[in-house]
Parts: sequence; C-alpha cells; structure tokens
Amino acid sequence: MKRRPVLSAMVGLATLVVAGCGGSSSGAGEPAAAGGGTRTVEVTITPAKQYQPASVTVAPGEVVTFKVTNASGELHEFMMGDSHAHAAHEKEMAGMPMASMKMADTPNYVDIDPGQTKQLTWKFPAKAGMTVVFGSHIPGDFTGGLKGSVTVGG
Ligand SMILES: [Cu+2]
Repeated sequence: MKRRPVLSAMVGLATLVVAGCGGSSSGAGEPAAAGGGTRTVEVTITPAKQYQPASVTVAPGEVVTFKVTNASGELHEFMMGDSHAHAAHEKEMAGMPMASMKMADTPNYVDIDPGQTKQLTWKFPAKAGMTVVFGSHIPGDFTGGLKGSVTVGG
C-alpha cells in the first residue's frame, strides 16, 4: 500500500518522457519500480554491436529487470518501448551532435558507457502475443541491428 504513490509518480514521469519523444507507451507496457522485477534478464552488448540475447520471452504482465552490460568499446543505449517511441528517439538522436549523445537516464531509457552495467525494470502488457522492442539509437545502431525484442507469451 505504501509503495503506491511512488509507483504512480514513476509511471507519471515515464508518461511525460515518452510523450516528450512524440510517442506513446500504450501497448508496450510501462516502466516499473527499480529492482521490482520478479526476474532478472542479463543482456550483453557485444563488440559486434548486438544484444545478447536479442530475443526474450516473458509472461503476460510480468515485471522484468534487465541488467545490461556494455562489452563493446563505444557508448550504446538500452531503450524499451513501442515502435513509435523508437522511431521518435531515432529521429531525435540523428539530429544530435556527438558531444550531447548522452542524455539523462529515464525509466524507459539508459545509456551505457563501455564496461558499464545498468538496469531497467519494465512491466510487460497483460495481453499475450505482444512484441516489445528494445534498442539503441546512437546513429547507426538501430539500423545496424543493435535491437532486440521481447515476446509476451501465453
Ligand atoms: Cu538517446
């Protein structure tokens, strides 16, 4: 009961952030309280600019913490969202000078320096059959294949 206000504040913040990107998180699920996941999935960004694993299956409504380690030599991102949010962030990053690629982490987005590990906790939709995309939007990353998907299983 006592955690409710914190959680709704976080969700409110996430909604603001996503709205700022010109997209909506509807259908993709929503950020959840850090560390509140029922399961932790470890993901590595390889030197070949791939997420490993690049496909993950979760249960409907499951809350999962992604622990993402950047094992490459360059800055990359880990962002969770629907296709609109990804398209909006791709566009936003494309117009950005290299020096300002690093942005403040948000509940649906972290940037990860080489050798660094960061976590992102996400509550997946309750409906089975949905696919939620994660990816990095440093120019060239997403189009080059630094992306993955989460399938909400039945
Ligand atoms: Cu970015």
